Amino acid sequence: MGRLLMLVTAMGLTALFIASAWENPPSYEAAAADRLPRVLVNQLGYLPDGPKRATLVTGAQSPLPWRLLDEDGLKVASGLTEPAGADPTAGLNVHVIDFSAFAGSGQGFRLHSDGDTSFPFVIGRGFYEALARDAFGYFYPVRSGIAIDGKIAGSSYARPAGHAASPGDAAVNKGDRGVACLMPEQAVEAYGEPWTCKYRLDVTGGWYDAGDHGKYVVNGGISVGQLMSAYERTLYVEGASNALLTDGALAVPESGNGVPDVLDEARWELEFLVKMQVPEGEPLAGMAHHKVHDTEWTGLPLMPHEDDKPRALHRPSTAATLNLAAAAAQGARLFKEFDPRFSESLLVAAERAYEAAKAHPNLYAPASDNAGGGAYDDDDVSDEFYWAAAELFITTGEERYREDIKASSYFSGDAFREYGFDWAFVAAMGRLSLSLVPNRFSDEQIASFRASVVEAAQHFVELQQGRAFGQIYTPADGRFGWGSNHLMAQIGIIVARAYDYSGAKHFRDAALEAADYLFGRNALALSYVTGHGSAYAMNQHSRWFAHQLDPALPRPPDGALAGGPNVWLQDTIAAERLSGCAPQLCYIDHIESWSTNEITVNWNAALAQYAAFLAGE
Ligand code: 9MR
Repeated sequence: MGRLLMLVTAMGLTALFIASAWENPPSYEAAAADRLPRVLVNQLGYLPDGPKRATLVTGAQSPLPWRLLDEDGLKVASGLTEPAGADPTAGLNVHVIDFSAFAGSGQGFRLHSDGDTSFPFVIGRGFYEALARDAFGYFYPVRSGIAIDGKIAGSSYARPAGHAASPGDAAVNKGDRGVACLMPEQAVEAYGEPWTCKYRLDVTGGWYDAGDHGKYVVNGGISVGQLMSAYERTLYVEGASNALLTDGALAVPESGNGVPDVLDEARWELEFLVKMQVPEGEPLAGMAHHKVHDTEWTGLPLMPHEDDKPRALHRPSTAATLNLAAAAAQGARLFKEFDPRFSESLLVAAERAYEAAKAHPNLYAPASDNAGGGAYDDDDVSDEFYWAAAELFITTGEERYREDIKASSYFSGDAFREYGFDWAFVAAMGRLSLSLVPNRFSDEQIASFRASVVEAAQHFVELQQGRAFGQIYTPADGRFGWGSNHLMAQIGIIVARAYDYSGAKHFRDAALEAADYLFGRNALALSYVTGHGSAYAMNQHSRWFAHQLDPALPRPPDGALAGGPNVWLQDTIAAERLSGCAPQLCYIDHIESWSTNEITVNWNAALAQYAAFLAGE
């Protein structure tokens, strides 16, 4: 059960109570608490040389005294709060506490103000390294087509390989070894046309997308791209730490093979993406199937190897094809020094995909293709064309890609949206690569790519400055949508990159402060990452990390990011329990709340890339 908040105002005093207690308290802290703290902090901690701010929920209109207490309860700093008025995203009257000037460090600090005390926190280092390791480590236990080794992932995460069989040989699991296309009558429902194909593909491997057993090329593409970008940044940004991105840094079976573990993890997905390509000689050859998943939705819990539904390949799409092209082109340059043959095969696949996309530039994935899996619909692929051309140009230096980049509206147009970027809008992926990785554009041009990142970041930072929770995703209407948490990380990545390019300290501070919201400086006083913080999300929507439904199953692994507040309350439990919520409160840590509380590879990839920056600071 999640927590519902009730705002009780009596005689000018405002107090925040938990209306329903934790069913599974994550720690003694939360168990002991019978109400949410009103002093909201980053529960992981603050860096000694970083910004240190907290948010106080109070009915008071004028400044209030605050005290910073050390582990022994002794006052080590004090000051006055800064009233910030009613926060539209929280529906609460709030003040900001700024204790940045405090220069000490240690564990067990608490902030006290207005008769209330925060969760304890660290002022120091190390906690973002642990976060980053877990965020990157999320991917191994969600691999498809391979048995998960308990000695590597932790014993409770051990499980047989999922979807590894051939459809004909398996009594239960139909497997991904020889998957056919949708049948014409199913395709009519999905696309309004009786599309099908005559071949079967081995599409074993890759990562499960989320709480379902589907595998989606667009989402896989951006996710693997972001993992690779986290690694690639360490090659070109002076001082960027690669401690977490070496061979042996993560818990993956390939550790010790001479290849950085993050690239081993990326390879697991890249090989799957390439398998989704339509074979030569078939209609739409070189295009990528948009996705593979069950032909109908399954219930929870359900282990991957116990899924008994038939799987189907869905119609190729231009978006999926370009995501494959972009990710494979990036993979080709990164694997060159480690495995030239694999690198070459990726480049061939990327070039084939790009040509196919140009020959079929508007084969869109429709919203109606949603039986048994998510649609990942997208009818604007101009951003995908830009990203793919960018990665191919960086890798090959060929003129034809430069021409396509220059002809794109994103060449000089805005590559960053209000929400930064996500699976459906990937122009930022292209811009971030073109501005980071040495390429055959002129120095002046690369400088202008960099300037555009800095300019976008400046805009985000200005918006953040007006937000009492330090949140950096600040939609103009205040309404957080599906996966809002990962957008905090996406924008954090852009702002961090502006710091890389400009060296301007205010970008570093803003990128650091943006993390506060995700780790508890929010209206729910909740860390959205499992295993990190005093009170954290742990019942995310998943068919196999389904502890809330079956105590024999594990919770999501430490480092799993919950989707986060979603004002549209698209699932039943959210609609029933959260109706009328202010945006930040439109979240429930319940396994059935797929629209507010799912886990997904693209959200964790954003978290991982962002955490790599945080850990390096
Ligand atoms: O993250 C996706 C979100 O942007 C879309 O609005 C939503 C509806 O199409 O789908 C989300 O992705 C889900 C996918 O469709 C199925 N697997 C789980 C994904 C995360 O919730």
